[in-house]
Amino acid sequence: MLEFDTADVRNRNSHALEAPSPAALPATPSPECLREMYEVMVRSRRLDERCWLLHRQGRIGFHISGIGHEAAQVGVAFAMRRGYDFLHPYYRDLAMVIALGMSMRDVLLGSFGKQGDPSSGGRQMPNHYCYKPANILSISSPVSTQLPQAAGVALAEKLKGGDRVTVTCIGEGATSEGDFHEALDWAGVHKLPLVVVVENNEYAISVPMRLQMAIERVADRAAAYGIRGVSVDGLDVFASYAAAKEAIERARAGEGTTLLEVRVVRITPHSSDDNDSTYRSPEEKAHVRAQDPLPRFQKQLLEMGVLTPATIAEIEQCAQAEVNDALHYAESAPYPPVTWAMGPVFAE
Ligand SMILES: Cc1ncc(C[n+]2csc(CCOP(=O)(O)OP(=O)(O)O)c2C)c(N)n1
Repeated sequence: MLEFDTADVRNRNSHALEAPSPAALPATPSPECLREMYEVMVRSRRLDERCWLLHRQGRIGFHISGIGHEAAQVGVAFAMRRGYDFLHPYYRDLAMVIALGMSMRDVLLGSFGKQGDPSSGGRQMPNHYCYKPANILSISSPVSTQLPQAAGVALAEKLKGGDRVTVTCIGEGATSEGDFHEALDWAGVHKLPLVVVVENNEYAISVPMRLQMAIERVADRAAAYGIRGVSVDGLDVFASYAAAKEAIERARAGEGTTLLEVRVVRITPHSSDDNDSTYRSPEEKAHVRAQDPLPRFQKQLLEMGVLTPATIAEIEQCAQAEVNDALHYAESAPYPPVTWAMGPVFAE
């Protein structure tokens, strides 16, 4: 029987954030960094799976999942300067926000709509992540609305002469929205320090990619705005990290915006309210599941000697203990007072 360290769980909930200097970012992540990336993926996956169960048990009202997107998200997050660069995320970015410093307690406070939820004090839908200590900015539910806001933040940073990069994430379906085109046009004209990450899982709820756009690669859209377009295998942590690192370094050096397409899979239905059996065959679902990035990364790290069966078991046990701790914490937390609904909405 393996023991888990309760101090470790506390540390994970301590909101400690480091902002490594850009010089410290290696071309290939160190073994310690790779292990941390794997830990984030496992922690995100176990929390995500528990949220589905909590929804089915009627304990939370809604969940929208990042399962299948984790490799791309850790690749991007670990290429950012944590607590320094800005993130305008989207609802599937669970592994990304955990990598940047949100704790499981923070996430579940949002799922239960409890007081202390850092995203919105229990006023937003779950999975609409916001976390001020990590420069994660609040998002709205209409897809793509975070893009003009991200472009605005990047423009402000440029005008101030700072070197913080803004990263924003969306799905490929959201690239059909006007906000996407307006933000990218602006980013191209003003050479903004912005990275637009499109997590392409080939579905916008039930609408497959071929009915969303007549091009092969979302990254091809970049040329229309005079920005760089890159498309990578988002099921591969190494490829995602390398592409994000390059895009972020270029943005920081004043070389402008990149549209970074990370090709991922959506292993779950769109959300807890969706039944994907109505539009995906059992064969297709099995094919998608077989591409799961988590066992793939685990295999790579075992082959590299970064992980052993014992460390894998230890990481699993810590993640489960952390989920249990966060669940107990969030379920026991009080609801916000009714008056909280009226504000503060705007900074004073
Ligand atoms: C402007 C707008 N239209 C429609 C919706 C309803 N809606 C929510 S998520 C979603 C699908 C978005 O697909 P995609 O951008 O590919 O992201 P994915 O969910 O596949 O990750 C839609 C249509 C919305 N939230 N906002």
